[in-house]
Amino acid sequence: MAADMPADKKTMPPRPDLLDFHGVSMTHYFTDNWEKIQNFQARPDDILIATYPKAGTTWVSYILDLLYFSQKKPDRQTSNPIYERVPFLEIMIPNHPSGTDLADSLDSSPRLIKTHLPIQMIPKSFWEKKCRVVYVARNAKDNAVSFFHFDRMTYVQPEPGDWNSFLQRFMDGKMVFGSWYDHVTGWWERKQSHPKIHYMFFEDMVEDTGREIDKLSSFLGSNSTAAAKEQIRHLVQFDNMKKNDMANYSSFETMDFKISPFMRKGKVGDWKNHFTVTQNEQFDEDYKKKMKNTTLQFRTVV
Ligand code: PPS
Repeated sequence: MAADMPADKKTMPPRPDLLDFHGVSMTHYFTDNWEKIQNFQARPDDILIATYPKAGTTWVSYILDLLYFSQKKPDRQTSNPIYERVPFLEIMIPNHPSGTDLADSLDSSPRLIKTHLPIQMIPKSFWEKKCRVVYVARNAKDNAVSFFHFDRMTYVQPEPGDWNSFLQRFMDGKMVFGSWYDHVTGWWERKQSHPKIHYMFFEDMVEDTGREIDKLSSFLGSNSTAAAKEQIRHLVQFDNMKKNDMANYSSFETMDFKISPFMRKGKVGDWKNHFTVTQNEQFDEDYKKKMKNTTLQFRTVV
């Protein structure tokens, strides 16, 4: 247990170790329920929100929740936190319903379901039922920085160590949910032949949230009016989500906001405050090798 752990967190189990799970680094919190995850029964109108951790999952989840339910069920936004409205499929942690149980118990239509699984681990029912998928990707440098701070403040994540060793592990793909490089390219390759995957970027959301809401809305066939979409754009601005206790994870007891808030900075380019010149050069060189066979391109500034 970390020495700086506050009293109310001391009942938490020790931080988990990484394990190799079918070639992907994971922790037991995301594999303990594996049979139920793989046999999960999707419904044809389910929307899967798939991301590598820290790529903008909560932002897009909240947008989708508002697109579908802000008019039909206005109370929904104030009654339950986002992690209950949008179940995290593979999670199984103490004192919480499993993601599969939570998803099974939802009577909303559509169900919005979050996953961080790499493409090859998605339960087959989502493909059989031809569900729509929204995939969000974020540039590797900011993604790594955000993941580092998240692991510092989240007791169900492995010990992050210092920034330099964390960055090396990120480059080695030894992160929970595996290699960023494999994740973003695996989903990108599938998207090329799969019309029901909408592949979007965190950087585009920062640049023009309204434009990205419009694209999402047309992909999903939503009939939201321009005024409703403008209201959504306002509600999902970083400062508003940070203040919103139903969206900012402040009620999630495995996190310690005194170490770092969940809604931390919400920026493109914070990596510049973390990478040394040497780290940046090594990262870029390694990145070129790992990403040489893909057409996928990211922006690290906007
Ligand atoms: S998780 O734990 O994987 O579900 O985290 P995830 O939601 O994918 O990513 C968290 C990062 O997204 C940022 N965020 C936002 N940025 C801009 N605008 C809005 N509205 C917004 N909502 C969430 C959040 O701050 C985390 O990024 P960092 O860089 O750490 O701030």
